Amino acid sequence: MTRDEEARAILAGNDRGGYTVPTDGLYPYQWNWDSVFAALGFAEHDMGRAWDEIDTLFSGQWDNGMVPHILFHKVDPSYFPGPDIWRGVGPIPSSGISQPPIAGTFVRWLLELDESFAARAEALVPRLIAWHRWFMEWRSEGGAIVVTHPWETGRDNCPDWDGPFAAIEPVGIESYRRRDTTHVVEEERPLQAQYDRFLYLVKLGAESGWDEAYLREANPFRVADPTMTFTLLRSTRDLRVLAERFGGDLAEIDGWIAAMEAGAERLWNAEAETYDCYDERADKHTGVVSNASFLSWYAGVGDDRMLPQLERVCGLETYFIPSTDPAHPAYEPKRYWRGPVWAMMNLLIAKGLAEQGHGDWASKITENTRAMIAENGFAEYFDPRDGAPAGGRNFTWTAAVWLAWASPTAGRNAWAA
Ligand code: 2M8
Repeated sequence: MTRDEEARAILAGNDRGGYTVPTDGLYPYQWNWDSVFAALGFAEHDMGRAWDEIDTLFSGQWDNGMVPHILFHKVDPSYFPGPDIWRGVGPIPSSGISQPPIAGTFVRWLLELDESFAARAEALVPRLIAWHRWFMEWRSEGGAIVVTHPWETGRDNCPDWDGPFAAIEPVGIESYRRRDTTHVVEEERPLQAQYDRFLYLVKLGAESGWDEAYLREANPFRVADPTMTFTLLRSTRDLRVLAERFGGDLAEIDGWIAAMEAGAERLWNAEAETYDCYDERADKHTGVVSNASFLSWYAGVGDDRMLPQLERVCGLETYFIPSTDPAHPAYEPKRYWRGPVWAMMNLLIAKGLAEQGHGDWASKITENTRAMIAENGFAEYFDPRDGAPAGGRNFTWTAAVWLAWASPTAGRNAWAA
């Protein structure tokens, strides 16, 4: 089988009918941003199926506008914590937090690929607006977008949380059995102390009935994050284009864009000369250069102030972009979001660089990612030192970004030009 054939087979194999699981066993449900990447992969050969993926995701949207990070369509004991722990309050069983809001951008891209699906995009616009409004109402701190749980950022165990987590004592959690380490070796997964805190924060939210007003005051974890801020800002710019065409309050959307442009400045750590997280409870930057830091071009902010960091970080290991700066003391090249390369982050970063006049860098990242996947297959993430596959295998978003971008035959290689 060629890599292209393999990638299509992975999408088909992970398809559960209207939605795709990230990989069988380790992640048996629908995850928010995984699904949006999946849609881009499907769009290469089945545009209707691409739109179905997004529609199914939005079928789980809560009354308050929030689109959950996991939808538990069919209970599966191979994953923990499940719907009984999360106790989401939406139309279908779900988690109680969201995930990086890339959907607005991808809806626009899907539409650009095939105009005949305009009605599907039109139907999604009010839902996207409601989701973005939820972020702006509950999660904006001076325009920087905060999370109430690390899982919301998608960068579960990155070193940015080490400081905030040290300040949390995970008292009162019931005993539990992790399932992730039955699928993947422990060295590639978060530590137990982190898992205890993940569950402590889930319990806090669930017991409040996911009351955002309460959590704004009571949650000890409130961190402004570049993934959330940059993807929401970018998605809001694309949503504006969709709203101009299909309807929506443009003044409201412009207000969000202006707020987040100011918020992005709150994430600029002048001392470390990087975008990073801002711990709102401790009132300080986290001081970590991560792959999320390089989403600034994708968001259309910061001019080229991240360029020196990009040059430095990409020069440190064979494969880039590592999720944590290899020069940081907390760097661990095999442990999940503490070092490994994530192909789908590379797609977003390269897209932003190409748009902002850095086609040379976009090409370098594209070619590097292409080589990494061509040699090592469709892993969840990769060791930056040698590209060794890590985490889950037959992974949906790695297959999807291969088809849509990294494969030599990908339709959208123009991004790198
Ligand atoms: C990882 O997160 C989940 C929790 O949401 C987990 O570890 O159980 C992250 O890599 C996240 O970004 C991703 O969406 C999810 C599914 O691939 O797995």
